[in-house]
Amino acid sequence: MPAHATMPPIPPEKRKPASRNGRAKGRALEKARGRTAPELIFGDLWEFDPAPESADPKLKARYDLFINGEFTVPKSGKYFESINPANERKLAEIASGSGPDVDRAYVAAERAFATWGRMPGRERGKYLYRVARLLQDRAREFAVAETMDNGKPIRETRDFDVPMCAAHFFYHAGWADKLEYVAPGRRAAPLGVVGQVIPWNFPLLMLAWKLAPALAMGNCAVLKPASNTCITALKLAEIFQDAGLPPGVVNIVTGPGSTGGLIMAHPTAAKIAFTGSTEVGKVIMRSVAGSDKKMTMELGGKAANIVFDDAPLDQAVEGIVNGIFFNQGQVCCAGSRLLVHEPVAGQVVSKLRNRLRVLRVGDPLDKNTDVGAIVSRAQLDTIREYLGIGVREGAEMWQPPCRLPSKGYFLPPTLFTGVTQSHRIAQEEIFGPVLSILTFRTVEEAIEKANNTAYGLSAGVWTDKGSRILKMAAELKAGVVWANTFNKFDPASPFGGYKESGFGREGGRQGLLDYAKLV
Ligand code: TAP
Repeated sequence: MPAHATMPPIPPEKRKPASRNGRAKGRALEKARGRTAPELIFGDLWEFDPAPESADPKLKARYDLFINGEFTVPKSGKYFESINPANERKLAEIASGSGPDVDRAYVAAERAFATWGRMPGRERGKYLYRVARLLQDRAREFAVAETMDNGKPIRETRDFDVPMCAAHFFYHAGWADKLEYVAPGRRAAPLGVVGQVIPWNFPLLMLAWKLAPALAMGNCAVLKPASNTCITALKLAEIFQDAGLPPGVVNIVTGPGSTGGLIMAHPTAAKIAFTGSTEVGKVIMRSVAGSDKKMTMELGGKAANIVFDDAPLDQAVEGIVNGIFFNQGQVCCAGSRLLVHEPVAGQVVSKLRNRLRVLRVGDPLDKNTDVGAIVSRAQLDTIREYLGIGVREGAEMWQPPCRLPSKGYFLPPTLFTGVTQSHRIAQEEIFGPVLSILTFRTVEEAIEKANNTAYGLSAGVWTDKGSRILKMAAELKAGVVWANTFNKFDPASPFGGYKESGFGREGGRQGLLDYAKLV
């Protein structure tokens, strides 16, 4: 262990893959000693048969732009490929929108706003309900499409991404006829046309976070999905058509980052909402400086997941695993820094290693898979670069033995111990299944270390003491603090950051206010 590390020695790995005989002998020995075996290890005893999800994702060979209620070819005539990260095969061709297409989309949105913005809220709500219901009807198809496009496990798209997307449309449909309660005593009016750019980590959900409140409030939108993951946004456009959403209310312009820049800086946009990296967020803010556009920025994070010695450790380990390996760690609010109380550090790391040994990495369409594919070759290379940086800086890397598929962008879940505050893997957002583990001795030290980051999006606290939870929640500079749980979301709960994690909120009444002007 490097000299600068603060963590007490982690117990050496005692377990090696055991045969059934060896394990039975071990248990007999434990029994003879009057003890019961301390851990249940399933890894080498259980084999799962493949359980592939078989619903048809109904993909088209080519997707055009969605402008003014219709699919339309891009002015440039150019298309780019969308790749399935789990097998590196082409899924579809996606239209590459550029300046003239962005202009067309804003013209359509502005025209639509003249009626949509004046429509009674209860009427707008009906469209949002319809979208939510139609999405529920096609939930399996969408889950498979999202998994194929992004690489995340089907269990997540089926149980989280798609239902949460529908939940956001339902929730905001419910608001549409109650807008007088958004700001009691004031009238909340729509802003006009909003420009929105979203990332690839939750393609459908990020879209719902943006579109549902904007539309409920009476705005029209021009939205760009990330170029890695456009397909489900364009499939949702089919649902907008089926729901009879008036043309121009939602326009989806796919294309490269530069197209996103045009959407953000467009003079028609009364408000811009961006979710993505802090780096690009800063570029956008510079490009619109001096304009009177309203803005929401949902940017990166480097959340601390803090485990005290009185925490229920088995539950905490589940929370740590969920916090960093959900969606392969490609989550803005991922608990990518584990701060663990020194007296239980060895125990927690040992339990974590055991848990990681039974995570199933592989085909995202298999219902047994826990960890799917990284979204792209570029993102996999970035994560690998960070693994090298961590090792070179003196931290100790550990990965469970696992067989990765021969094709696709896979990475085993990874732990780093012996990490200090100054390590880049403790400071920078890796956006992958990589956990940096640090230790602390006192509450004050935990708070100081947790807040010692440029980001401030989320944090987790694991302890038995309610008073400590309240103290930590008050002192942690994070938009969301979870207690004895992690990664819990609800459309009614506002989400957003402090510091370089951005500003503005999405979800809840606060999220609606960000799409309104008070008159
Ligand atoms: P980015 O590279 O920032 O891309 C996000 C979106 O911006 C994509 O649609 C991208 O288009 C577009 N874009 C790229 N350059 C642009 C420019 N100059 N002007 C306007 N748009 C531009 O992020 P990412 O790699 O997709 O997503 C990962 C990042 O998003 C992480 O930092 C993560 O923390 C953050 N994130 C934050 C949240 C919240 S709620 N805070 C949620 C999810 C993700 P292309 O795809 O075509 O490049």
